Amino acid sequence: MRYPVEFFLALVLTSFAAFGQKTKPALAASSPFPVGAALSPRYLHKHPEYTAVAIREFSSVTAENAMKPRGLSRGRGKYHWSTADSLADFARKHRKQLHGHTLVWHESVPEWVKSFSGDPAAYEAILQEYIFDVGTHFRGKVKSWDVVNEALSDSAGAMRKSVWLTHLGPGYVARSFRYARQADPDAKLFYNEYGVEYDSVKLAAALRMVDDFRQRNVPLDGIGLQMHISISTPEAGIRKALREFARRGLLVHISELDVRINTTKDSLLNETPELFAKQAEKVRQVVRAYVEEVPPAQRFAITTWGVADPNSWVMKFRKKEDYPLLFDKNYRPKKAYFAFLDGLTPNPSSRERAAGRKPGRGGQTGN
Ligand code: 9MR
Repeated sequence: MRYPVEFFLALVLTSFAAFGQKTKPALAASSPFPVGAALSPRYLHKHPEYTAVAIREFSSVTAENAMKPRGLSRGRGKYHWSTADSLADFARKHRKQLHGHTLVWHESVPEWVKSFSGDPAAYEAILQEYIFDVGTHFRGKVKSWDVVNEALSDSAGAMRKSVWLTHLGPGYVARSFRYARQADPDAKLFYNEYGVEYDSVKLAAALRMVDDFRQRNVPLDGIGLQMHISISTPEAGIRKALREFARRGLLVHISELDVRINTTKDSLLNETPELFAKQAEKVRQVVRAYVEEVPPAQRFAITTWGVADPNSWVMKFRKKEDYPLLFDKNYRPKKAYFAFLDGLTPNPSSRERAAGRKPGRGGQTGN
């Protein structure tokens, strides 16, 4: 009588173990801080694998395009809400935090604003109205906003040209934050930028801006480092940028992570296993640097800019073959995915290094 019971138990245990091997822990479930993805309603619910991965792996959602001014604004006081709302519904239904992206961006200026003419006060009024309308619409639905995106120019330490800079001067950035705070007092407000991990002039300009905002009580809660990088982006710069913003007590969001493997001039690529291994190593470095340089209380999230390789903006924008994300075209996790998981655990030697260092404002470094 005993034998069949033991046999039955063994069978259950073996199948459990086999099941456990196949169902690896999802990214977000393995991470002490939120892990997000930029999502597009174009794919969501239309591609079952995309939707399944988005639901299973991530705990945070950013709209890749749907919440940008060109996605929402159809004229002064006229809005197209339904696409963005569908994403907000998805986030609520699946209990994911929603990060708003973005209220003010030089590249996403609605046509009617481009053809608008008026004095600075008139431009200020349309900026303020837009932030107020969008901020109040999503109040209670978003956890946070990229209030201003990419206001700094590359390698020059100056402000980037934009309709807002032309008509309102550099003060438009700080004022946008004040308007956003009024519109949604509970949202965490971020300044989002690219390139500060490899462009030291831009990093210095961003730090000057942050310091100035803090001195003037501009309501800035966090910094978004987009982190559109390649396998050859040096680790030292990534660490330095994370460390500098963390030292200032800000929330830190790696907000648009992707790692290109095509560093050649060619549009086509021989995608070798070595390149994917280098990509995995870079992802591990980024995640590990985040864990080691940013105190736990300041870790807002790491968000990847898309889900699977073919969804990425990179190929369209650079007109080159590439594979920059954590999932392949069949929505299978790549080496880079497992490296992300691995990067969550600091290696012992760096944990010792971190222990010997003074903790940054807001908590202890390391995990
Ligand atoms: O990935 C986005 C792409 O689909 C859009 O065409 C493009 C213009 O709106 O924006 C891309 O996302 C950008 C993000 O909003 C800001 N940082 C750079 C991202 C890649 O260009």
